[in-house]
Amino acid sequence: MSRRADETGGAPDGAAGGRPPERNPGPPAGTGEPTEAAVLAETRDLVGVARINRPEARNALSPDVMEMLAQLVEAWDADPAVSCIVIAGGDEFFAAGADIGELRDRAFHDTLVAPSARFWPRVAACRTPIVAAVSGYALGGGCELALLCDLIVASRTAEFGQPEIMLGIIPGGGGTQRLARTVGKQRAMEIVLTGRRITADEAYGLGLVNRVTEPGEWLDEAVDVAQVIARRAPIAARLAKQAVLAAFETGLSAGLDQERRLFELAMATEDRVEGTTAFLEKRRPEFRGR
Ligand code: CO8
Repeated sequence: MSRRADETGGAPDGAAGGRPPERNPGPPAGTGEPTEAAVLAETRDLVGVARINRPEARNALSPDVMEMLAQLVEAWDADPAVSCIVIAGGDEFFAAGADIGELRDRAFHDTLVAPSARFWPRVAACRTPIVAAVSGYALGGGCELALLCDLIVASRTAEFGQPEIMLGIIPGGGGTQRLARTVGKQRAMEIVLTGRRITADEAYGLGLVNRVTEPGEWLDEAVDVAQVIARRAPIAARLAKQAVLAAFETGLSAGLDQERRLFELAMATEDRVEGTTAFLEKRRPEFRGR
């Protein structure tokens, strides 16, 4: 089976056949009817691109946004026509974090069952590599969403931060854990305890972002990176993601054990035969995701 998106299609809403719509039909049932979808979706040759679209609230992560994003990610993760995912916002805002109005009004007992409690594990469960395309502000839950992705491509205009401390709370979407593992304890402490924002260049220096682009080029660059990943052997890409993430979960020897098992799985694929044969025959491999 070829993995070209234009041959296999695939709809994130689970509809049979056809490419995902340029714009989502709307929020999940029962969540109200905004005039425009809060998350836009399209596919670009093996890459699913989700764009948060709530400019009036600085792309704050409302329950609707989180539900739509999680549904898209889950659908693309199950779609053989999508081999990499890009999560993006707009030019000025990736996401300004959780919806502060909703946070102010939420009762303590609702926190335990809030949509955000389910959102992070749902996206984290995605086996398909995810690239964050960040322009403008990525604050609070927005920064955490970028950190949850596997790579970050950022516009020079991007600003990252965990300003929760200024609202009397702390990061709740993985910010303390993923940030500390990414930039180290001291730097994470400063960002989390002061709430100060860091620029894209500073984030690059800290190892938080993979690439910094000129303004206007961030989305195309992120999609380009995603398409490079998408053209690799898809099962191997998923196994590689799992193996690298294991480094954040386990000690070295358990991680090496896990890597070994995942390597053995990769050795069992038809793509291993194709990739090694293509190299020896001096031609491009044609991976089939088997
Ligand atoms: N939630 C709700 N509304 C927001 C948010 C937000 N996070 N951010 C901005 N808005 C609204 C403003 O209230 C304002 O509304 P209105 O037009 O009705 O007055 C509108 O967007 C424009 O805001 P500004 O006038 O402040 O716009 P600026 O361009 O001057 O500034 C900023 C943009 C810098 C992004 C600024 O709006 C800002 O600092 N926003 C708050 C950022 C922040 O504190 N984020 C952290 C939120 S807490 C969090 O994320 C906890 C995560 C916990 C995990 C679970 C999460 C899903």
